[in-house]
Amino acid sequence: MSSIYKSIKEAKQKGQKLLAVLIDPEKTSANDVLWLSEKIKKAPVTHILVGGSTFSGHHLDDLVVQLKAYTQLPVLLFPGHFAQITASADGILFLSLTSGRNPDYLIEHQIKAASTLQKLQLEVIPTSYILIESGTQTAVERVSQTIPIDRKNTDLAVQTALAGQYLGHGLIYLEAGSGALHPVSTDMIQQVSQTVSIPVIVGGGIRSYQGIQNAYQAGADLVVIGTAFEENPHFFEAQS
Ligand code: 1GP
Repeated sequence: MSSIYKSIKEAKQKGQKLLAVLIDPEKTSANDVLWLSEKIKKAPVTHILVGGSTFSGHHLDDLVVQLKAYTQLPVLLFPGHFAQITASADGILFLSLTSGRNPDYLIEHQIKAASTLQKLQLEVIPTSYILIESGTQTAVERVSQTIPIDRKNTDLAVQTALAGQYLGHGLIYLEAGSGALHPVSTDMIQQVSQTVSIPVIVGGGIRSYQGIQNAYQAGADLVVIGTAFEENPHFFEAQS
């Protein structure tokens, strides 16, 4: 078993909850990393995700190198596109958008990324990426041109997650989408996490300490915070 994934599994087994901050390279320059890292280091953040639905710039490598240097935290790529790969990260969430029926996001981007990944030392973590409707059209929905799962259709979310586990995925990511109006419901998190045995990531629209705790209590193993930290760099201080 690989190292970052192994540590996520071990944390799950011990009931230790994990917290990731999502850095969108489209909104963050390498110059921001020093002060952002100071904020991140004071927070109970365990992982950094880097990626975005629409990013196509050239500073991904620089950003990741500096985030790793300043925070010493594991940096995982969270790509919106097959070209969002850099050797300097520790690993990559190798996403398949299994809630959707667009072959580009189910397998095409993955095929295009495969030979690049073969040459690199990145830890590749196969991940079922499950988009849940959240009250507004999010960038993932717009860019992937897929229909999210209805937020009340817990059965479909559970079946999709289970199929991902049977396909051999190592993680389930329940995603309401960045800036979601409503996060994934605690009922859905609970049903999914009680059904699958692999770790469950939950993100999208979580904007408070209570929101993080609600997700953990429902069974999330790792919570992702993006917009709340982007909009308020003091977010984590305000929560402690
Ligand atoms: C988006 O799950 C992440 O992919 C985080 O969402 O920006 O709403 O925190 P937010």
